[in-house]
Formats: sequence, structure tokens, C-alpha cells
Amino acid sequence: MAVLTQGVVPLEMTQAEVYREVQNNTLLNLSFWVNIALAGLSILLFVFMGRNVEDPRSQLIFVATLMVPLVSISSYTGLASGLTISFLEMPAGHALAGEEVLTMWGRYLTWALSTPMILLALGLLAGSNMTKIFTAITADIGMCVTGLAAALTISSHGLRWFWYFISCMFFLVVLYVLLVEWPKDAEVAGTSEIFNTLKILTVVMWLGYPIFWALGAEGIAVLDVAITSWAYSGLDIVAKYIFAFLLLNWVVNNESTVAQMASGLGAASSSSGAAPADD
Ligand code: RET
Repeated sequence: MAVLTQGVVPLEMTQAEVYREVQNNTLLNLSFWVNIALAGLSILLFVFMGRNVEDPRSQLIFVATLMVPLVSISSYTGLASGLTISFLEMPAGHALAGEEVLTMWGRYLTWALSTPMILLALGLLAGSNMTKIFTAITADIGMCVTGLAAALTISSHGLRWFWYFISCMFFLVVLYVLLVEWPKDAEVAGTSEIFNTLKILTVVMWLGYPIFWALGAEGIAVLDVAITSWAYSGLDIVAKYIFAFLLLNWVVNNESTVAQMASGLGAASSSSGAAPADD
């Protein structure tokens, strides 16, 4: 059931009641279990693919990327069990004002753990330096946590959207690093081709999340909860498992390129094209 409108629904639902609601909504439940299955398969596949990787930088890319399905399987188990879902009463001004809306806040919480891993792997692939990787990751965590705040704020409709705006500002920082800074670094590192493929995939998929947030029950509510959940689950499949497979497959076949990258995480400058300078 997308939205509960009847007065019989208690304001505070127990975890068992939320679980029952999820069970009763087959489409919603399936959007969780398909991802649990895919995350499980991805974990097995990636461990197998990485069994002979020896270069430490390549290994770090592997560990970071492997964390993505590991966080995902935990995240979706939280949703499927009802642990990280709440029914929240929307404030005045919201399209569903006064109604209890199913809020999958566990998604936003766990994005704060999975998306930094994606960015770490991309930053390492681009041969970027600590400053840029730190900037992208902290802005990304800011984006997820303020997105969580937007979903959980039920005191004021205006403030929900103000949180959303703050989250978008953090997202702009991430997009800047991805689209402007790292492509230059990847050029120097000799990883441009794969980096640019993954950059486009990432930017296009990631743009979908704020769009579906805005269209879903938490935003202007033109999409049903199960449809919104499938939209996130579909984006996740490409942004996480397909992304990770493409990245790791490339790393396995180009380990020496990664190993030869100037300097690693501590490098002060990787965009000069020269050996790391003393700046
Ligand atoms: C929110 C809503 C507030 C505004 C913005 C958002 C962006 C979310 C993004 C999520 C990406 C998630 C991924 C998860 C994979 O595990 C929080 C939806 C900008 C970009 C890639």
C-alpha cells in the first residue's frame, strides 16, 4: 500500500506492522529482494575476480568497490525487514499532508556509506590526490545526510525542501569534482577512457536519485511508493553492480597501469603531468 489514509493506522507503527505492510506490497518487497540477490551475486563475483590482484592501489580499488554491494545487501535487508522504514505524517503544504507516508530512510542513511566508496574507487582510478578525493567524499556524505534530513523532517514542508536544496548544493560539489577535476587527472594517469565511461554512467545515474526523490511520495508525490522504490532499485543496479563490474574488470586487465600511477593518495598534485611536485 503506497499511502495509508485510514484513521485506524497508529501513528507509531511497530516494526512487525511495518514489515507486514512491506510483505503486503509485493512490488515494493520485490524491489528489495531483487537487490539483495544481485548484491549477493556481485559480492561473490567480485571476490573471485580480485583473487589474483597484487598491486596495492588496485587492491584498494577492489576493497572500496567490494564495499558497495556489501553495504547494499545490508541496506536492503534493513528495508525488507522493516527496520529502516517508517510511516511519517506529512506536514501541511505537502501533497499528502496529514497522511502517513512510507519513508525508506534506510536508503539515505546507507548511501552515506556506499557512495563514498564509489567516489574513492573513481578518485583512485583517476589518479587523483588526497585533497580532491576528500572534497568529493565529504561533500557526498553531506549530500546523503542532508537528504536523510529532508526525508525525516515532518515539522515543516518548506524546511523539507530547504534540506533538499542543501543536499543539491553538496551534490554540485561532487559533480564538479567528477566532471571537471578528475577527468584532467585521469588524462595524466592514462586512465581517461575507462574513467570517462564510468564518469558518464555515474553522473547520469546519480542525477536520477534527486529527480525520483522529488517526484516520489516524499516530494511532490506524483509517483507511488513502490514505483519510486523500483526507480531507486533500478538506478542502484546500474550505479552499483554494473558500475562496479566495469571498473573491476578493467582493473584486473590493466593492473600495471594502475600500479604505475604517479604517487598514490599522498600526491600533492596529479594534474601537472609531471612527477609529483613538492607543493
Ligand atoms: C537525494 C535527495 C536530496 C537531493 C539529492 C539527493 C541525491 C542522491 C544521490 C544518491 C546516490 C545514491 C547512490 C547509491 C548507491 O549506493 C538524497 C536523493 C541531490 C545522488 C549512487
